[in-house]
Amino acid sequence: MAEPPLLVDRRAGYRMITLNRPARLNAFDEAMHRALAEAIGECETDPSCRAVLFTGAGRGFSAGQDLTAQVAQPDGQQDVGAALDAYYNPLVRRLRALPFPTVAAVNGVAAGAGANLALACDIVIAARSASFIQAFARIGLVPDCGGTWFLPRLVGAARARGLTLLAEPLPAEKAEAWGLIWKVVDDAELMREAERLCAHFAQAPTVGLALTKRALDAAETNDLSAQLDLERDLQRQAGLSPDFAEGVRAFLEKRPAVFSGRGSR
Ligand code: LHQ
Repeated sequence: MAEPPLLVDRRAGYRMITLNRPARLNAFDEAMHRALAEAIGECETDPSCRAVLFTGAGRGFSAGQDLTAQVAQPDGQQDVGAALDAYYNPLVRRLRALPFPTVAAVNGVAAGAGANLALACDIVIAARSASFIQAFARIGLVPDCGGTWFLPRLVGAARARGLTLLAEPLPAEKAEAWGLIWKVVDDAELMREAERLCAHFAQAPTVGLALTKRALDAAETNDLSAQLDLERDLQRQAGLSPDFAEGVRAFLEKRPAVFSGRGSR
């Protein structure tokens, strides 16, 4: 029987989703997209899911679009934008809207859409041997999956231009030093660290974290005054969550808080 393109592991309080086409460095084909959309849908509707961990099987994280599935027409005419509309753009929008943290454990090379899908996650940790490549310029394409939006915000205009126009690999340690990712760990530590983070999120005040994500996303376009108003509104919501009451109670009782993650998120 053929290997499934995605492995989904239900852990206590979170899901681990492994891109699973290692012979092609986990490049995306339609079957993988469909499986991923379904897996994310299950996370969205399962109130016990309070974080998602993405990683890749084998030696790569993901090499982006499967180029063997993208054979150009002889006249060069093909609508690559249609693939973005059908799969990648809805995926990025959904990832960003998830009401709990997403963690990418980048175990090896992350190229093209594979790199930018990792950057769409809330926390990106990478193995020391991993690298990030904005491979698009190598094949005459434009960075997609939000790359042109994420990169300047994460690393600044000059580095965003260098990364996208030159398409050179950025080693994980440099990615950390540039602020592209949260942190680098030794290869042997990667999954342990990713699991530790997700186990932490599985017991965190999820409603407050979801609202924090919304505030940070909105800050990309708001002016300070609008952002202050938004913080007030979101704080009002967070203040009504059972986890806020528990957090304060636990503080006053000098004990660790036990957060349920419940509430509208
Ligand atoms: C692959 C791929 C791959 C198929 C490695 N496809 N087989 C969106 C919408 C629609 C259309 C177009 O694109 C997009 C967005 C995008 O993602 S565009 C960017 C697509 N990705 C790339 O251009 C990266 C292509 N891959 C590479 O440049 C290299 O493989 C990297 C630098 C990632 C890794 O190099 P190596 O470590 O030397 O590995 P390798 O090249 O030997 O790859 C291992 C195998 O994986 C190999 O197969 P083989 O049968 O020869 O062992 C590759 O053909 C296969 N593979 N990427 N995207």
